[in-house]
Amino acid sequence: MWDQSQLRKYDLTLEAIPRLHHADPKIDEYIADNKPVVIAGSRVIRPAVDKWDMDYMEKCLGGPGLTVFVSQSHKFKYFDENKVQYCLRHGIDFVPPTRRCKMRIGEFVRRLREWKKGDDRLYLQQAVNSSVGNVVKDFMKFDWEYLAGKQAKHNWGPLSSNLLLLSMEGNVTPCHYDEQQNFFGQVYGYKRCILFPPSDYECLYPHPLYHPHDRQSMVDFDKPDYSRFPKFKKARGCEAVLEPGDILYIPIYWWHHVESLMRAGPTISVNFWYKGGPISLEYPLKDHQKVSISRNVEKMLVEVLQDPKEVGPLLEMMAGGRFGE
Ligand code: QVQ
Ligand code: ZN
Repeated sequence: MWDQSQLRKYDLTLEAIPRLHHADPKIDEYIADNKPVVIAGSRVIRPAVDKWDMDYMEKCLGGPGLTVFVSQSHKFKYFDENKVQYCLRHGIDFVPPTRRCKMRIGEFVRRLREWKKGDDRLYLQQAVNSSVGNVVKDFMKFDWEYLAGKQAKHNWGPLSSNLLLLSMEGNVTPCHYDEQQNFFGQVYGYKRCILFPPSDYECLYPHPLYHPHDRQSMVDFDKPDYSRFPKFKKARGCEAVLEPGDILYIPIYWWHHVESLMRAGPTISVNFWYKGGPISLEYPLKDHQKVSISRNVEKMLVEVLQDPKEVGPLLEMMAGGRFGE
């Protein structure tokens, strides 16, 4: 099990994400409402929960070079490598917070076992495909019927990918949102997930779209800068500590921060990303649809203004003081 001392401390007010038995029909009400829920006790990832630990991974996770991120801190803030050049070309500073490398599983597991305070941290994040060796055999035995049932019932788009995540204890994926529906499966060890609704967009200050950290929050949860991000105080999140076998539904556009518990050993997770379903514009629009609209406006402005540094001033000019009550 785990205890509160293994969770990182943040200046946040957090409710509990509901945790329901996989056969509970209320699960579909949450999913239909784009609200997070922990699905407990399902067989979805049971073949992995029964077999996968680091020793098993070392034996069965094949492949010439698995994707591993290296960080000098506990944070692994995602960035889009395709946007780095654009920023440097437009004089926007960007220092990559992690570096990506290819590693065989044997080296990864060895470095985890030999890790000591002060060493770089590692996070293996590998798309599940033919290169991951025998692990695929277990993967094929997941309860795909249950997943396909939810996908169909809620009109989701196709499964786009699965990410296999092997993390050191204490690693953190900082707060961000994705434009996909997500069933996040916890296979081994304990992970804490903090989620915020799309309506908390103004409290979480995402980087601009053109930035490599697009979709990532600018707020450092370890040391929030309330002078730059005063509305962060208003963020109202929810959290769950996932145990092996749990599936967390992370609704599309919901912000999530994910941490492997401290002093609790390595963790293994596998996620299931689905494209969002067909867009039906019913009024009033849903919060996540407004986020999607704001993304399209920002994209258009960057293209038409050419200089990304002009986007902020133009939005200020358009909105500043003109639409208040
Ligand atoms: C983690 C997602 C979470 C993962 C890193 C990428 C994953 C993610 O730290 O568990 O599944 O949407 O953000
Ligand atoms: Zn994510």
